[in-house]
Formats: sequence, C-alpha cells, structure tokens
Amino acid sequence: MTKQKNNDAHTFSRRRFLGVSALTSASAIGLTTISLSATQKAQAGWFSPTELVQPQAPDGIASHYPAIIIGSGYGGAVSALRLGEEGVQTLVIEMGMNWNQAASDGKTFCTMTKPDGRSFWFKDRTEAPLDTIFGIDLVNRNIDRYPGVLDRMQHDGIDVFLGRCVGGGSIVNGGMAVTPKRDYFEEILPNVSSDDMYDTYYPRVRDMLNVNEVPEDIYASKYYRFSRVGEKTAEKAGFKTASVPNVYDFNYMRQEISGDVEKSGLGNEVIYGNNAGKQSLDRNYIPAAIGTGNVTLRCMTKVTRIQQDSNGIYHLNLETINVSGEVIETLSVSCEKLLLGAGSIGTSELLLRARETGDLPNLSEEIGQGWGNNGNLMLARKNKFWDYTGGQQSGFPVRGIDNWDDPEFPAFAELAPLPAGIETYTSLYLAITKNPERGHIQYDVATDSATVVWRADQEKVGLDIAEGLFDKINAATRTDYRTGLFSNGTHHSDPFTYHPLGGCLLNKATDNYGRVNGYQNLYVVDGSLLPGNLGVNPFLTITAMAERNIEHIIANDL
Ligand code: FAE
Repeated sequence: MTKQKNNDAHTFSRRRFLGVSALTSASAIGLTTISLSATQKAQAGWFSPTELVQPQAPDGIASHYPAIIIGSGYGGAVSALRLGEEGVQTLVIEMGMNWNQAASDGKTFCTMTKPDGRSFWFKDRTEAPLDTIFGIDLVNRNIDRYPGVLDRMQHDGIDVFLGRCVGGGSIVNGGMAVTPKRDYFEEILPNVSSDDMYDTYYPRVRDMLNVNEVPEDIYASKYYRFSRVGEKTAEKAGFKTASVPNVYDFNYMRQEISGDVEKSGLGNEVIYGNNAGKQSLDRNYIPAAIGTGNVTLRCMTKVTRIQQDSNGIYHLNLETINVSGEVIETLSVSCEKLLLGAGSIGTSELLLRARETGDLPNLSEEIGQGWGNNGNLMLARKNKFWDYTGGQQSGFPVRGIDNWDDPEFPAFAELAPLPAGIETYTSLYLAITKNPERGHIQYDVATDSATVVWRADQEKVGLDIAEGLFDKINAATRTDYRTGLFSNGTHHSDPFTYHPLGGCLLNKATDNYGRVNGYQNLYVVDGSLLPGNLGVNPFLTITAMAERNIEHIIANDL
C-alpha cells in the first residue's frame, strides 16, 4: 500500500490533470477500463511500476481488489478519491458510459432542444419532465437507443429520474448546491454532529465542487428575467426568496453573454449533460481519484450480484455492455471492502436482491425502508403580459421561494427556467415540499428488480402544500395556473422525483457511518443513507456525508 495523501492544491490539480487525460484518452478509443498507465505513474514520481498490484490487460481489470465501489455518483466519487489518496487499490464499477469525447457534431452532450440518443438511457423517445409547450408536442423527440446520460424509471406510483453515466447525477443535474437549514438538519439527523457538518464537511465540498453564486450583473441580464419575475410575484404575496448557489461557473456564463465563448448553460445544455461551465464530478473528484494512481474505473459494467464467502471476501458478478446494450462480457471480481454508491434505488436493489435470494441473508429488514421523493413536484403559473419571462433563459436556477418555516405550506420552491425559445409568460417551479410521507422499495423475484412503492395519497400531501403556496401568489398577482406543459392536462407534474432518497437509512439499516448492519466491511456511501426529505436539493449533503463517513472509515477500519 502506497500512501499518497496530500491535499495541497498543486498535488490535487496535478492528479486531476492526469485523471482528465486518462478519462479523455480512454473515451477516444472506447476503453471501458480507465486508470493511470504504469508510465504515467512512474513519471508522476509517486511510486515505481513494480509496485503495481497486478498486471492488467489494456482493457481488463484485476480479479481482486482491497476495495470496490459500485457507482460513480457523488458518494462513489468521494470515496474513490479518499481511498485512492490513502493508497488503497480501488476499483470503481459504473454501469453507464464515460462521456469525454465529442461526437460528429463536435459536442459531447446534446441539448434539451435538439435531443438525440445521447440524452436517454436506451429509449426510443425522450421522456422529458415537461411534455408540451402550450399543448403542442414540441419537447420530446424520437431518438436512437443508446446509453444516454439520463434515465427515467417507471415505478409503482412514481417516476424517478437518474443519471446513468460516469459521474452519475452530477452530469444531468441542475447544479443547485444548497446547504440545508441547520435546525432541520439537526431534527432529521440527530446523531450526526452538525458542528462537524457545518464547520468542516459542507465547506470542504463547496470548495471541491466549486460552488458559487450568481453575480448581480449576470442576474440582471435577460437570461434571468424569468427568475426576477418569479421573485417579484412571490414577494408581492409576502413570501421571502433566497439565493440558490450553483456549481455552474458564472465567470464562464459571463463570457457566454459577451459572446466570447459558445453558449452552454445559456444554450439549453442541462439535463442531457453540459459541455462547458458545469463542475460535474468528471471535472473534480473522479479525475483526481484516478490521478492518485490507485483507482481504476470500469464503465459500461453493471454489478448484478453480491455474495460473500466464508472468509468474508465479497464476490461480485459483472456484466459489461456495448453501446447497443448487448452484454459483451461477464466477469467476477472480489474485494475485502465493498462500498455501495449506486444511488438510492441502485444500492437498495443490490442489497434487497442479496437478502431476498439468500446471498446475504443477515441483511436487516430496514433495507428498502424510509424512501422519499424529497417532496419534489413541478408546477406552472401564468404571468401578466408585462411580466414576460423571456424566450432565452439560463438553464441553471439561482433563486428559490423560502417558505420552509411556514407550518401551513412548508416548501422551498426553486424558480426553474423554461427556455422554450419563445415567450411563454410562464413561471415554472421545482418545489421541494415538506412532505412527511415515506414509501418503500421492494424486490420483485419475477423481474429480478426493485420497485419503489409510492401511493397517490402520499403524493397529494406534497401537492396540497405547493398549491396552498401558489394559490396565494395567484391571488396577490391576479393570475392563474398554467396548463399545457404537462401531459396530464393540469398545471402540475404527475408524481416524479429528481431526488430519490433513503432505502438504507443511516442509524437504521447502517450504523452512524454507513457500515451495513449484519455484515463486516460492507458500506453504503450514497443518497440511500439520507432521510427521504432534506428540505433542499440533496447532492451537497450526499457529498458532505460521504466525506464525513469515509474519513471515519479510513481512520478506523483500514
Ligand atoms: P447517483 O449520482 O445517482 O450515482 C449512482 C451511480 O451508480 C449512477 O452513475 C448509476 O449509473 C450507477 N449504478 C447504479 N446501479 C449500478 C449497478 N448495479 N452497477 C454499476 N453501477 C450502478 O447517486 N440535486 C441537487 O442537489 N441539485 C440539483 O440541481 C439537482 N438537479 C437534478 C436534476 C436531474 C434531472 C436529476 C436526475 C437529479 C438532480 N439532482 C439534483 C439530484 C442529484 O443529482 C442526486 O441526488 C445525486 O446524483 C445522487 O447521488 P448518489 O451518489 O446517491
């Protein structure tokens, strides 16, 4: 084991640089295994090539690792970097693609207005959360089946959107990096020191993810008129608004406005990936992890089964697919420490399958419980004609209506863009309501997959809160709701979430640091640890919690 922990900025940026070049060159020649070559490691001077654990084929992986991480989203990426810095040879397994190569149009990712196969995970047609503009079918398109970045999973009573690629949700999300209110954090996670989180881990991850706030000059531009109108109408009804920090680089956006660079955040590049200004995980944690020389990433490879032998070693079955979705290789790998970062649903599915099929029979009944949609729903209002919102809008939200502390209609409602290219006089909101309802995830033997169970009456609790709030805005501004955006003919979305949370709750299915009850050396590191409603968008908390937990695990379990 070769320790390389060194957090200084120079070392970090050198590792990140090496990792980015490894990701880019692997993407260029279609490799699914990405790590620093022995030559790069030797050139970097960190250790001699003879220290390599096992020789690897150009696109192969070793059969055994001290640590394996499933999933390359926030929880997986943080854990990979910290284990790599500690000198632990670690394999990260990711079912989605590594997106580091421009296609024939010169772009890595496609836009929301001209989607193609790069947008969705093996679908024939896009399934965007908004279906129509004024009832006209202008949003969704037929596409080629391809391992695109975004997935929409239909569950029992709710649809769940997920990132399916190297970087997980960081590639497809809106970049909103919000710290929860401290008193609410203490209420929902009473066993986690809020001093540690608010003084150490939240600041650390804000720094790592390059979180910044929109400067006044950009906010005053036409691209944020929709947001200023949203603030004005909310304030007219007596509501407070709050700044929403983002990982989109606003210095880059300023150059987009001046025309010095091509439009990216201002060019409809959001939920199908962003080609320039967004600081997703493939630009920070993941390349820095690979750059330690101790982390290997295997993409297009799904973990299908987890077993443990009598020596406590974990054995994983893997399937590698090609871009048509055909399985081209089946593999098995083993490890001493197994970390699950496959997201709320992916991690719960793997553990439920292992429990129900008898592979890991000592897993507790808590697996699959406590799932929540973070109170998510979308809703639209009309504005007066003088409150036009603009046909060109930034794709990255920066303000929200903060009504969280209201006992009657508690919600944090983000002022979301609707960059339709034409004037719509519409305010769109992504509301996070304080919905206390919880669903669960169950394993279906017949389909060998997990399903979220969420009832219509559970959804209605959130909708009632949101409508209570927006009824007041409509009354104060003498406006009404907007239909024609959602296929159900109403002014709000059908049950869906961008923020699946829970399924392996901290201090219920695991201990206070994500160690899974019933097994040694088995850890959960992602959003499945967190209670089903955080009050704000979740990735900052998932990342900060992963930093806290892996630090404790490295100090105590290695
Ligand atoms: P996640 O990022 O989902 O990563 C899990 C990874 O595991 C994925 O890459 C999967 O492909 C992979 N995986 C799953 N199963 C397997 C398997 N069996 N084998 C191998 N790999 C597997 O997990 N949050 C915010 O805070 N702010 C926002 O603005 C925001 N906007 C969003 C917009 C959209 C459209 C979506 C979909 C989400 C948004 N989110 C936002 C949510 C956020 O991205 C999400 O909470 C985190 O990405 C979850 O992080 P995890 O590490 O839990």
